[in-house]
Amino acid sequence: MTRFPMKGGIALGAAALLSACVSTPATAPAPARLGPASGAALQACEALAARFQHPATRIESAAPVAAGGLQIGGQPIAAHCLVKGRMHERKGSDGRDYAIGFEMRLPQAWNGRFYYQGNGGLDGAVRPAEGALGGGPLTGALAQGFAVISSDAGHTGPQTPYFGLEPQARLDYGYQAVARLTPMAKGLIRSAYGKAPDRSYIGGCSNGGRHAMVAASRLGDQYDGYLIGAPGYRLPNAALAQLWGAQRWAAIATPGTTVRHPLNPNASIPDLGTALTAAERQTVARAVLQRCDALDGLADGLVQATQACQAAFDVARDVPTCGSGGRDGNCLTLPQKDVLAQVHAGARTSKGQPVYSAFPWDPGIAATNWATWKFVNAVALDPLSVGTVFTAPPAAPVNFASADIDALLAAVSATNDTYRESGVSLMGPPGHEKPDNLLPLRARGAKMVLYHGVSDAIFSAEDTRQWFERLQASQGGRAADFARYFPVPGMNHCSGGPATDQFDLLGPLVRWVEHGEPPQAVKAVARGAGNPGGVNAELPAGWSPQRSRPLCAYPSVARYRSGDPENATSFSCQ
Ligand SMILES: [Ca+2]
Repeated sequence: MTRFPMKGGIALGAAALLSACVSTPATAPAPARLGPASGAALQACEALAARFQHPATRIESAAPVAAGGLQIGGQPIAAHCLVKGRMHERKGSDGRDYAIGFEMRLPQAWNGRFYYQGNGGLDGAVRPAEGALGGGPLTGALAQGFAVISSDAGHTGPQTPYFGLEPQARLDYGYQAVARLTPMAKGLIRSAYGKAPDRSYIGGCSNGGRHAMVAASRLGDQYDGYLIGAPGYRLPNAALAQLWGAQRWAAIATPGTTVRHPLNPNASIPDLGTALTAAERQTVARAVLQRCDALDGLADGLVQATQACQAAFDVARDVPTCGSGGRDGNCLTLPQKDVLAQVHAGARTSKGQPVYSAFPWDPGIAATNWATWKFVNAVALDPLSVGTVFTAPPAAPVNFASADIDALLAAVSATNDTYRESGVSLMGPPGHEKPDNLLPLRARGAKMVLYHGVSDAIFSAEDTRQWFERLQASQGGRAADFARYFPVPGMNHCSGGPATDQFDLLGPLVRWVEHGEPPQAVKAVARGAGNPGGVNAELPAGWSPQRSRPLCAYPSVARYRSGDPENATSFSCQ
């Protein structure tokens, strides 16, 4: 039995003791507190190119960037050193040259922290190491004084997606690039500042959120804070679910209609958007709002009570059914309702086995990004990644219309002599099915903050919620001691949609890790007219351009109390 802590000489109540003995893993210690980082000044920049030595690493350039030489969200970024380099340059088994390309931005006035910027999509580009996050770049890691690294994860744009045919490049994309870059980056920081980072963080959204979530499992001793946005932690499954959905949308799309292929201006793809037009998606959103908007105490165009809404909303009952007049934008036909219900319930194999996850009902379905993922990317992008990057053997490129979902689901879990790790395995965090392997991370005092747009159409917020519930189960209900999940109502994939999608979760993560202040309600604002981070064109007309809301740690939700309905201070997380 667990030795139970006595606080101030007072024994805890019998019920608490019983509960602790029954449900808390014996190995779950009270989380440690990690101390705060202290800053330092940059000691060298250009000299790093010659001075810095690390195995299999070549620094290509190191040059100062003057204050204001880089602007992010209209803000001048402080003076820093831009270092570019490559790791593990090699000839691939396909005869092509591969390397892990990277850049680091090292502030002259450094805050003592390292930030690994996970990038999105299939990687393949060294995006500027700005550490931008969360619906607008105003509070990125670089602007906050972190030393930031960004990488292409082991392949270039022209090699994408066919790097997936090269076994090592596939592994680098999955997790090995992060593992190789992390110690190199810390060494470069030591060389530049005379000390290693006091605290290290990793974050990103989409595939970048996946990188961060994978690092929590694989590199739990390397990072103190994990900022995990819209994690595609089951990316092969999500991509397959896209093909499954596209097959169903295609069955009810208007025959013969096409749109331009997003990657090839000379090619066209079926216009699946005719299966559920913008007007029809707005009709669905109105029906969701009608049923769910006021569940949080205020009819304001945001459904904060996402879980209650899933029980309350019934697409068959709540959306008007088209009559003899046919489709006019204000109704759905029965076949449309059937497909929409199937897609939200989640893709299945022919034998009824889940392929991926359910998707929550939320008014963000009306937004453009939702449709782009379901109707365009599902046809043009996901078939490429499934075939070339995730299956063993590769089957590239898969045609969505003729894709055998059962066979592909088996193939993303398969290995062979060339691809010794399956797509599912190399992309996902080990142990995510039962995440008790995070106990050492927790015990060390590291923290995880997750966020996910409730109307994300590619990676489901429900999948992230399910992971958090599994974490709760593995931690005796005490996951919130070291991990918190912030759903973002209305938000699409990483940003956009009818949502307050501009927020800084990195600052709160730092305060949690270094000062022991757990985040509970984090202010998020809408990007209305004049927003320096970029205007969100899809904000409903009736919203204040500066509308704000608290993001609430799941399972609490933002409920209206009193006061200005446009202001976060009028809400509390309950
Ligand atoms: Ca509401």
